[in-house]
Amino acid sequence: MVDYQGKKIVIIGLGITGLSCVDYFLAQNVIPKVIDTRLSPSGLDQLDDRVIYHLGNFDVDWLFQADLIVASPGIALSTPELKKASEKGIEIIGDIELFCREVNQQKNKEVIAITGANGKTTVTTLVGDIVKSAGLKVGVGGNIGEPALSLLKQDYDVYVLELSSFQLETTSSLQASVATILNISQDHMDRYPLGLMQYTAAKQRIYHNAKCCVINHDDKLTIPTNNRHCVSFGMKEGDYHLDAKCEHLIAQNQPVLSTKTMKLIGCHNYLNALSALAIADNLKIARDSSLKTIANFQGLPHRFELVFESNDVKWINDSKATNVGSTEAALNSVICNGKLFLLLGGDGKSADFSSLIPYLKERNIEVFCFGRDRDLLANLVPDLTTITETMSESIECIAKKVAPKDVVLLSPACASLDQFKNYIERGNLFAQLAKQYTQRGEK
Ligand code: UMA
Ligand code: ADP
Repeated sequence: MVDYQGKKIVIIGLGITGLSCVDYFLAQNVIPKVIDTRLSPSGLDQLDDRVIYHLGNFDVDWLFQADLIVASPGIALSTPELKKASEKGIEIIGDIELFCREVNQQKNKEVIAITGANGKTTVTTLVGDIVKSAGLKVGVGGNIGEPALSLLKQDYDVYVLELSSFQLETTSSLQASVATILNISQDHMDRYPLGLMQYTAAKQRIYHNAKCCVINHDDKLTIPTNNRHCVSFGMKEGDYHLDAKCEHLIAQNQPVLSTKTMKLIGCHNYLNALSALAIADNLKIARDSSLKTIANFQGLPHRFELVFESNDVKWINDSKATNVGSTEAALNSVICNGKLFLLLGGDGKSADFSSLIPYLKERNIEVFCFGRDRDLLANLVPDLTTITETMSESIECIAKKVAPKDVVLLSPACASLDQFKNYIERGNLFAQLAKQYTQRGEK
């Protein structure tokens, strides 16, 4: 174990990351202090009695006397108190850095690191399934929801980590066997005031010391800035690509899987499958085993998921589309022979939505906008848009209008936190109302 004995450690944030860091230090009898700038943080009930904490703001004395600050991803490094601590020469890292320092000391462990604006959770889950089916002991964690440090409690051969840009900002010791940036498009612009290049620079940190980089042939921003060994995937070109009709996955110029046999739907998901296959091949997992797992992979809830179909009207829940790129992917993939009713809305995180305009203008569509950024979104195609305060009101209007062959798509391009606990609550309400209004109409 890396030795932190005698070090004054301050952990910022008492969510699941903070708690996993506390556990990690207590396991070696180092008692950290914890600061959370909120008054009732979620992890307070589970905090070990030995740990002292400060809530509501920063205890700057604690911060400035620390030998090491471990910051949760939800707190920006640009926060004035953290900037000052850094200027004083105090090291600030995150939980992923603690994890990497530990794993780097162990032998024969493979770390697969996955980031991107969209598709991280899907690809991380799929790669985890592939590695498990191949008979290896695999730990899946990181931004996906299981803190990376918790994985160290078991003896795994392979770690598959979903990493956010926030986590990568505080990580410098990652030495991935395979690292990938799946794609880059605007997200979290409220945390990156200098724009897309600042966000990209954080993502690019995943490639530092990686043995192999899996890049997106169609997205230059995913290519490492330094000269590293790369394997590529893409729509039409790359080491792994799709055929012209998106009917086959092609690997090294050979068709390897018919997309018709896959449970996943949508071109963006076929790209996710290609990136997962590229990673699996690099780990030398038997191709047949990987392809079997890919074909059977169901996809995840709230991600372009057909949740209800009645009277030839499809209701698709893509509540996890919390940025513009994911909504573009949904609009590219949705097949609709009638009218498309699109629900957009929530907290746009300072994004520029204008790239959606061509997708909205070229089809038989009605757009419904709700939530905090509804007026901003309604400006995209004002003539085709109805504004309501809540998603429920939008769905009530849509339910009165739908006819056979129509599709109702919740792919909001925004975070949900202005009106919901999270994207899951938003997606569940969508599915519930779809059924409720349809059944009422049928009576
Ligand atoms: N906190 C402060 N001050 C702040 C911000 C946060 O004190 O200014 C405190 C909060 O009060 C809270 C604690 O920090 O008590 C929470 O820390 P956190 O926001 O970092 O959240 P965790 O519960 O530790 O969860 C984090 C990730 N959250 C974020 O990055 C915002 C989780 O990703 C991740 O699953 C988890 O670590 C395990 O690695 C969530 C997420 O939304 C799902 N990620 C973003 C995304 O996917 O787009 C990046
Ligand atoms: P992340 O973990 O990066 O948020 P998810 O797999 O949870 O990614 O998917 C989030 C959203 O992005 C969903 O709306 C999903 O349909 C969409 N999505 C998934 N893969 C891709 C991709 N390769 N390109 C664009 N959008 C995608």
